[in-house]
Amino acid sequence: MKPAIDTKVLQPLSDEQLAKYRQDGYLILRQACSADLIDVYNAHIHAIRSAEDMPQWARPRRGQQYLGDKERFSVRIFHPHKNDGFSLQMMKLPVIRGALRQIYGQEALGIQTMYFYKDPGSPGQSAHQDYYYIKNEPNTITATWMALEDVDTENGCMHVIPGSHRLGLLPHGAVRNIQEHEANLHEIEGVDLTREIPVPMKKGDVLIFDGLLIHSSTRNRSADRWRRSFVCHYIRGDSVITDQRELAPYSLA
Ligand SMILES: O=C(O)CCC(=O)C(=O)O
Repeated sequence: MKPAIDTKVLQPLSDEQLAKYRQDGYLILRQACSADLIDVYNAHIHAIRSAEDMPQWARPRRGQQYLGDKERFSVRIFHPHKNDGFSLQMMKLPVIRGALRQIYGQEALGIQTMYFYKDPGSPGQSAHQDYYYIKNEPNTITATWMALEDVDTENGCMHVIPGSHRLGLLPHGAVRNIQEHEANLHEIEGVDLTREIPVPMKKGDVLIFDGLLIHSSTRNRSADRWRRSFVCHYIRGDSVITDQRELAPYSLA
């Protein structure tokens, strides 16, 4: 007898979700990853970031500048999938591969991962469009943002402007509020940011959003709650990265 195929994993999105995604530029895949898997992944990354002899690829850095010990749990790890098989498998989660295939109408390629540490007091990221940072042709960049714990406005959840992916690429300039946001990045200009809405999520939920959607995150204002997340970027199988040589495409198979 043939094993049953779990179509929910291979095709997790309903027609309504897909239509809403096209309209709003984002959707939330509820409970896409189990709490058990997230606990093991968080422990794995924590062990790497806590180690005396932390490998170079995991060391906290801002641009090309490596940072000191006190940034171990506040600054993201760039591209863990390139050196860490666990992170690579997290980028390839079948449910995410399936959702992207529904969005694109063909297979996606993984191009970037980031594990965000954001301990209490850590700043957020100012409003931006991911396509500003990752040029690809034709533009199909899509992000997934997995909540590695419950997130809300207290511990610095994501904010989005629904429908803003239809505005095209907008200018970005200096970050305006460096108390709230990381200073070394860029912030979108000429947009009414009071239109941003918070996106509270439960551990295991995944926010999928268009690379032109305007989004940001806020400072972690909690006294003792962490805000970790795993962020991946993908392109459609027929797109190519045109300006970032660090971003080699990975098959999700
Ligand atoms: O997780 C965050 O705080 C911000 C993530 C984000 O905006 C991004 O990766 O583009």
